[in-house]
Amino acid sequence: MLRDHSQSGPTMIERAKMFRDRLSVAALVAMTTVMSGCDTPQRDMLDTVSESADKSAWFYYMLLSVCSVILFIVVAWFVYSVVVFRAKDGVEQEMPPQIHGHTQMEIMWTIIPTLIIIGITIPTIKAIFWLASPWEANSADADENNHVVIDVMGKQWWWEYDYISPEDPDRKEIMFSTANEMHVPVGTMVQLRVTSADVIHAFWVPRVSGKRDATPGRTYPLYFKVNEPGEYIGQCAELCGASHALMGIKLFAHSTDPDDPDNYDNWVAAQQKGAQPPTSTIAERGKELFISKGCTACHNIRGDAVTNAIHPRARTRKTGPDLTHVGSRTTIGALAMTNTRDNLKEWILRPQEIKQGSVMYVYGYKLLGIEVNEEEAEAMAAYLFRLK
Ligand code: HEC
Ligand SMILES: [Cu+2]
Repeated sequence: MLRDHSQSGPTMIERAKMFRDRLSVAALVAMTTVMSGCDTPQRDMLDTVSESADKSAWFYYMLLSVCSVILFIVVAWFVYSVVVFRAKDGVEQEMPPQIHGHTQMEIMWTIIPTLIIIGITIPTIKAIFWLASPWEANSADADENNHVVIDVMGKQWWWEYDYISPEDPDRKEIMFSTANEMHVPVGTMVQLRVTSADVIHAFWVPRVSGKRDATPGRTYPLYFKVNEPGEYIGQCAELCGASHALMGIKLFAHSTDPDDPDNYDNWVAAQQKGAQPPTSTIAERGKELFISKGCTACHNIRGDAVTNAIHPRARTRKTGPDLTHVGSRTTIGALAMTNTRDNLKEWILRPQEIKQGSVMYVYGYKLLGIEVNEEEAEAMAAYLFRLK
């Protein structure tokens, strides 16, 4: 509607009301922001669970303290000057002495900031070297071969993880491939080799380590050793396109206790197995549809003759996540949804509505002309959900 300029604008009272409404909206937004923070304590970078995250947190507190002291001094000085040298009633104003080119003061305000910056730079450089080769700094991890290696590839908009065989001295052989939910053992050095398939992403699990850019054509390492078993939430930290916000990470740190059924070795053993064959008629139909619809163009399911991926390497030719054990994930679509049978059906039916610009929709459903109806989606969800 166009505003009629011949009439006067809103009255004072109306304006006051508008202001009040805006203020309450702002307060509500601020409150929900703060409270949503309470909801996800797994993301707090100051609540550290690894030595490398400790380092980042230490820098946060150190810089905060140094800057707070500077701010305090500057503000106190400012307030003092305003109060003491203010214009006083009945006192004739005269121009104070003008100082220019005061050598002593100039030396002072060059030397003090230089010392502060040197003081901050020395621990920063030390930490950079430490983070780049933690075994040199950490005698306990001196054995470079005794660590878990995972190749991480950022893709629009999800993460692919290739677990590297500890038996291969060259650290190239892939044991299996999975997506978005990363599992690692506690108390063991983990080396991620981070790269990207398309644009620049950044791998970040705040409680565990700093960020590492995922850059196409380059591979950069990221090291960490998680101290406490648990689930830690992360997020792609580099704007990477329409669904960047839905590019989540979940990191599970498992115990290494052989008596614990949920230990890391058991998880690895389960992932290495091939897919379970369907056990019901609906799942059987789901498997047939999965093959006949052409889902196999982008997804591998190892074992059970779904795709001809005899070797996990074959997955490198695939665009989408390996689904051999998709039922064992707690979330789908890089944390876009919790993993339930209904949500799997929803995802298969309309990936585009859940994730704007989803490659599955744009290059699959649209380009390859894949069409899926309710009943078919239901059958495929039944099949996939049982792939534990
Ligand atoms: C053009 C390639 C392509 C085709 C064809 C394709 N998908 Fe996908 N699919 C993807 C990509 C890419 C993702 C990751 C999406 C994301 O998280 O952003 C995905 C994700 C999924 C997921 C969630 C997996 C996870 O771990 O989050 C399921 C389930 C899935 N697809 C099932 C299917 C089914 C069933 C079909 C056949 C009807 C199919 N896909 C066809 C590319 C494809
Ligand atoms: Cu990203």
